[in-house]
Amino acid sequence: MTSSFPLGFRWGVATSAFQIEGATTADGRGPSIWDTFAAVPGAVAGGDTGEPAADHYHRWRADLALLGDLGVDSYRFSVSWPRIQPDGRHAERRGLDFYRRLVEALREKNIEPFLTLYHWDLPQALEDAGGWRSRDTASRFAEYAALVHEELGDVVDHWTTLNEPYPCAIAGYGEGRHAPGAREGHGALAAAHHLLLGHGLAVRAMRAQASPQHRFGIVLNQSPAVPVSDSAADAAAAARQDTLLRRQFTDPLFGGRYAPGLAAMFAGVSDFSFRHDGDLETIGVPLDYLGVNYYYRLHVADAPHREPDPALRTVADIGVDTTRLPEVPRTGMGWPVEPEGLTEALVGLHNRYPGLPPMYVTENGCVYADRSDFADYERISFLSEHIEAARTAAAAGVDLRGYFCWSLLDNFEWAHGYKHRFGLIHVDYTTQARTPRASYRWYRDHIAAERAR
Ligand code: IFM
Repeated sequence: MTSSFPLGFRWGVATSAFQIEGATTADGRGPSIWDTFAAVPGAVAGGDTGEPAADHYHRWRADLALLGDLGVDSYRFSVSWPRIQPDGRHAERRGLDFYRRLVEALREKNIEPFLTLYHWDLPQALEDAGGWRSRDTASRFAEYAALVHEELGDVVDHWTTLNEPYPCAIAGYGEGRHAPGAREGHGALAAAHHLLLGHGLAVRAMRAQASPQHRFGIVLNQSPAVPVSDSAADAAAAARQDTLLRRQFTDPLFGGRYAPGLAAMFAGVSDFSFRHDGDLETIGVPLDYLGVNYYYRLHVADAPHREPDPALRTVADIGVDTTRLPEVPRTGMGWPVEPEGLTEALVGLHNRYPGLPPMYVTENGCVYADRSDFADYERISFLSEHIEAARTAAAAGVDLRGYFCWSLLDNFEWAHGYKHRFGLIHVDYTTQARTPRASYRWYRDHIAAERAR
C-alpha cells in the first residue's frame, strides 16, 4: 500500500435484489422480466431461476450478522421494484416494510445503506406495456423512485437510480442475452435513452422532496476499449465499442450532449425519434456521485458486421471482434485480469468530464472454481490488485470515495444461473448454509488495516 485513501473512504460490499432474495412470490411480489425470461427454456444456464437464490428475503438477519462481522461501513443493495409495485403502479406495503426492516437493522449496526432503485428487475406488467422501449416507463420509474424515497428517506441517504443501464438496454433489448430477451436495433437504443430519461426524472422527483443529507447518483459499468493493434481500423472499432458501452451514457449524463458518433453508427437502424427537446437537460441533472463497476477491459478489433443490411442489424452488431484477448490470467468467467483497466476507467472519466461528481467503485469482484476448503487465493489476489489500482487513481487526483466488493454472497449470475460464484461467502443452494471463504477474512483484515493507517 503506497498511499492512503482519503479520510472517510467507504469500504463495502454490494448485492442486488433478484440475485439474492429468492421468495419471488412472497408477500405480494409481482413477476419481473427476469422471472419471465428465466422460465423460457434455454434462456438461463441449467434452467436456473430466481428461486431459491440465497433466500435472503428470509435469511436477511443472518446475512446482516455476516456483514457486521466483515467490518464494512457501507452496504450497497437494491430494492426489488416488483415487490414495491407488483403491477408496476400500486404500492405493496409488505414490500416497503421489508426494506425498512433491512435498512433499520443496517443503521443499528452503523452500516450506511447505499440503496439502488433499479438493478434490472422491471415489473413484467411494465414490460407488457412496452418496457424500456416506451417513454412512459421512464415516468413510471420516477413515480416508483419518489415512492420509495418518500417511504425510506428518513433512514437512507444514498440513492442510486440505475445499476448499469448498458446491459439492461443492450444485452436485454439488443442481444437477447438478458431479460426481456429482445433482439432489436431501434428498440434497444430507445431503451438506453429511456433508462437515462427515467434516471433524470427520478432524481428530479426525489430532490423535490429530499433532505439536505440525501445524495443521488447512478452506477455505470465501465470496460475501457483497447484496440488490439495500431491500425486505424482497430482504433475506430474500439471507438465504436466505447461509444456503445460507455459514451452513450456518460456523454449525456456528464457532458451535456449525446455521444458523437452514436447516430452515425446506427444510421439505418434508428432515426432516434425517441430523443425529445429537453431530454438532455433532464438526463444531465446534477449528481452527487457516480458509481463505477469494473471487471475487465475489452480488446477490440475491426470486423465485418454480422448482418450486412443495416435495417436488420441488432444494436450489438457494430463491426467489432472482442474475442482476441491478451496473454494475461483470466477469471472463471473467462475475463482477462487487468487491474490497470480500473485505474484507466477512473482517471479517464475524471479527465474527460470536468465537474464530474465524486466516484465510488461500486462493484469489483471475480469468480474462480472453489477448492474444498474455500481457500480462494485467486480472489484475494484479484481484490488486492484492484484495490491498489483504485488507490493509484486516487493518488492521480481522482475524487474516489469508496470501494464495494461484488459480492457478499454467491448469487444468481443472470444468464449463467448459479454456476458462477462471486461471493466472499459460499452459499450451498440446497441447505442455504453460508460458509465464508478465505477472501471474506482477507477483506475483513484488509479493511481493518486500511482504517489503522
Ligand atoms: O452480477 C453482476 C451484477 O449484477 C452487475 N454487475 C456485474 C456483476 C457480475 O457479472
